[in-house]
Amino acid sequence: MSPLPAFFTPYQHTITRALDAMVPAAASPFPDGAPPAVPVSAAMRYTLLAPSKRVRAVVVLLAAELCGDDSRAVAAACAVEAIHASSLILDDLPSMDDAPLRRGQATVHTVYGEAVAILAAFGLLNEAYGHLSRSYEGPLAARLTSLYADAVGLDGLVSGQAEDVLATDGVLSFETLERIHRRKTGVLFSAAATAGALTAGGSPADVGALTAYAKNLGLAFQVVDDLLDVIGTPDETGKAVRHDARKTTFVSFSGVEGARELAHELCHTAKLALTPFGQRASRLAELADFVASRRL
Ligand code: GRG
Repeated sequence: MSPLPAFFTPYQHTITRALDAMVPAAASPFPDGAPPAVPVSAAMRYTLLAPSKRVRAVVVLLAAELCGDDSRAVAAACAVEAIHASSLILDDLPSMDDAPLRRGQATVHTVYGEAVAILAAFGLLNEAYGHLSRSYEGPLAARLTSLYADAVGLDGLVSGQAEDVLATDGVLSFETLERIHRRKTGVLFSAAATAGALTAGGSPADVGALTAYAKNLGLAFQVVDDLLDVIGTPDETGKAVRHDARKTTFVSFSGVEGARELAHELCHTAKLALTPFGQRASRLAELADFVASRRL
C-alpha cells in the first residue's frame, strides 16, 4: 500500500473548503426549504466535493510555494480541480467509458441522469474559467485562462479523449498511445505546475523546470492509472477496475512490470527537473515517489 504523502492533508482541506465556497449549494426557492427542482448545482458539487486525492491542486500549490509566494495560488488550484471534475463526469458517460463508480460513489449520470450530468460538466468548466477571471487581474488572468483553455482544448484533454474513445478496439502504436495519454492526462498536470509558478511570479527558468517536472509526472500518473485498472481494486481506486480490457494501454503494451518500470523512469526524470531547486523541492520529489508506486 502506498498512502498519500502526509503533507497532503492540509492542502486537501484548503482546497476542499475553497471548492465548497466556489460552487455553493443552490438556495432553495421554496418557503419550506425543499431542494430546487433542477439539481445541476447539486450534481456539480456531488462530483467536485467527492473524495479525491487533489493531486493537480497540490501541484499548483507546491509550484507556487517553490517560486516563493503561495498567497495567490488557491484559485488556480480550484480551477484545475473543477476542470478535472468536469472531465471525469464526461469520461464516465455511457457514450465514453460507461463507468458505474467514481471517487467511491455511483457516477453522476447514474444518480442524476445523463442530461444533468452533461450540464454539470459544462457548469464546472464554466465555473473554472469564471473563477480565474474573478480571482486574478488583467494579464495574469488572461495568461491563466489561456493556459487552462489550451490544456483542455485541441492539443489537450478534448483531443486526447477523442482519440482514446475512437481507438477502443483498435491497434495503436506506442507513439500514438503516448500522445493520447500526454493529452488526456499529462497536459493538465503541466498546466497546474505552470499556473502555480505564474501566480507566484516565478522566473521563466522556474516555470520551465516545473513544467518539465509535471509533464513527466502527468504521463507517469496515467501509466499507473492503466496499471491500477489491472492490479488495483475498487476499494483502493474508488472506481471499477478491469474496465480498459478493450483498449490499448501501457499495460497491454509493456506488461505489468514494464508499465511499472516506465512509471518509475518517468518519475525519476520528473525529479531530475527539480535539480535547480535543491532540497526546497523535497515535497514535489516525494509526490513523484508516491505517483510511481501509488495504489490509489
Ligand atoms: C471538456 C474538461 C473537458 C474534457 C473533455 C472527457 C475528456 C475530454 C477527458 C477525460 C480525460 C480523463 C478522464 C483522463 C483520465 C485522467 C485520470 C488519470 C483521472 C483520475 O485522476 P485521479 O486519480 O482522480 O487524480 P481523483 O478522484 O483522485 O481526483
